[in-house]
Amino acid sequence: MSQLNPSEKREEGLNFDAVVVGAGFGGLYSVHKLRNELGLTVRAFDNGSDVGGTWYWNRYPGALSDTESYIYRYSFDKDLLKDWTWKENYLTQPEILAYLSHVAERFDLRRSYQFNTKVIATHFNEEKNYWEVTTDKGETVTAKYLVTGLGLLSATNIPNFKGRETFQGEQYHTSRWPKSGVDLKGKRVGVIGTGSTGVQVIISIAPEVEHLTVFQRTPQYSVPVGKRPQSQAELAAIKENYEEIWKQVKSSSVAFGFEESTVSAVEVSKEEQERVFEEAWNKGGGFRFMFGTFGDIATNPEANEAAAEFIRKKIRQIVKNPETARKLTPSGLYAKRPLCDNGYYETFNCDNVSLVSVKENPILEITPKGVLTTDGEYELDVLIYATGFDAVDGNYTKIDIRGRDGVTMSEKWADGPVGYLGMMNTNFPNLFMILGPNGPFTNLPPSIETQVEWISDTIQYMVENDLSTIEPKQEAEDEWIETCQTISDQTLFSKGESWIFGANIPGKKNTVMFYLGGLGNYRKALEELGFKGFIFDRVAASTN
Ligand code: FAD
Ligand code: NA7
Repeated sequence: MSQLNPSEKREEGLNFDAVVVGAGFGGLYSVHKLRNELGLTVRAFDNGSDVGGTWYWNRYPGALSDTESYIYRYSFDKDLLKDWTWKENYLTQPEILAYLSHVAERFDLRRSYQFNTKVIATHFNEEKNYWEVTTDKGETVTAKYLVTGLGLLSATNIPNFKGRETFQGEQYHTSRWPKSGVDLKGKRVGVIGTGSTGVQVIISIAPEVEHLTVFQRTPQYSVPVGKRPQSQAELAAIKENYEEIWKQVKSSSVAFGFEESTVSAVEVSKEEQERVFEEAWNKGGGFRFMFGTFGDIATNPEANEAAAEFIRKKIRQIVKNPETARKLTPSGLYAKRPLCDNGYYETFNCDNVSLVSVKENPILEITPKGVLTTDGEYELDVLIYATGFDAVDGNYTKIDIRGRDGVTMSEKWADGPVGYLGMMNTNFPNLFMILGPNGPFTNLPPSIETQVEWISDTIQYMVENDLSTIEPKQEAEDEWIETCQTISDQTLFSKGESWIFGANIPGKKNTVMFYLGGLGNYRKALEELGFKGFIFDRVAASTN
């Protein structure tokens, strides 16, 4: 691609063409597109000490991606796809971190980053049409375009338990796990939280600790992940067929590498249901179980109950102690981001693992010795919070972001976070969010690539046409949110309480934070809508 040279026309006081925040999949690819391909001047920030984002922070034992290895990566560079390889069909945290580090090296991305630096404020200067970005180091830089890849599962959630500061043992949140690791051998360890992270950490540490106490609030539906080595022949076939693979992934709904089923679970016999569920259980994968078996598990309560009951039956078969099995068995909808695991329910058959239902016996407080619930005190040496994230907007509302007329992002999002096409907001010109509110709910790297490529194409268009600002029209933004709401209302996800709708954070408004129409439809929408919903330079009514 020929390089643009907007810097020659730089307004007075402008330091960079673009500032990028975040060094995960999103931020790294943005720096590559904007700096290496478009030739813009870019300054990037991350508060970590190196690249990786999610995979820099989440170093807890057992951390694993539940997207299969061959599609938990970038697709944009054929040589990168050919060169970088893997051993098993799922990637552990160190492997993903090594991959992203390699990407940074390969495309020389680190030189644009200032690490260990948090962006604390960013204000749009309406006179100059640029963003003033202030960091916790006291520096302010200006840039015409601001691209934020702050991460949708990145702002740590630690519940405000009474007495947390009094605990005399060690305590860690899984997403702030020390780089040097934690020695858990022979210790009494407690884990609060049994989401995807809790499940992984519980399985991983049970064999080494003296005793593990799991504090579970809501029981989970989880299916086997199906982790196994990947043969040379399989790897060669994948690499040979990558073009087709990415085509399929990007036109599918959840982008997990399988065809979503269109068969209704309620229109087949019980025997056929059982056969299909059993096959998926043996093959592995949470998204495959929910979306690859039947087409209506996430939409039809009867189909949902069939899948849920299949998993409940498995739990009863696996877990030997009937009381533990009872506590582990969920009763409600199967309608959260689907989990998969490497022996979760089996772990509760180990003599050194015990389960406390904090729904039945709530946590009263954290004491100097451990956790006090209504049925007694559990003494611990180490307490692990696997309590998740203030998802989607959590990192945005921590920054003092001000758009036109000094309006803050928190004010703009008072009724819940929104984003036109998951990327932009009215009155916040030239601020492009990667995985912002109302973006696709999928295997994320292909969605991240889709958005970064759209952002980069849009910036290129603006530079080539000498346009100074872009922002969505209010009616376009409203329509997009309505579309997201309509789709969400057709699913059961909106009824399953989880981070997907902000239901995991006390006091957070429960709103539709995703476009649940699938990546294929999202990509079509981007193409069909073009720039129709945008205002350029504010004064122009519209372009295209
Ligand atoms: P992130 O990787 O979260 O990076 C954001 C970066 O921005 C972070 O380094 C953060 O420190 C930095 N940042 C934020 N605010 C500021 C600020 N104010 N100043 C400076 N820096 C800032 N997705 C899948 O598709 N499949 C999976 O299997 C999967 N597994 C996951 C497992 C775990 C444990 C977690 C937590 C998430 C998982 N995800 C998975 C989601 C994962 O977050 C995405 O796949 C992807 O890594 C997101 O990349 P990102 O660049 O958008 O954000
Ligand atoms: P999740 O899925 O939000 O899970 C958090 C867990 O912590 C879940 O079991 C919660 O119970 C529990 N939790 C949260 N607050 C409390 C309090 N106050 N008391 C007891 N238990 C609590 O986060 P994860 O990190 O596991 O996974 C997030 C995503 O990251 C995941 O979907 C993957 O995409 C990767 P609850 O279910 O709310 O009752």
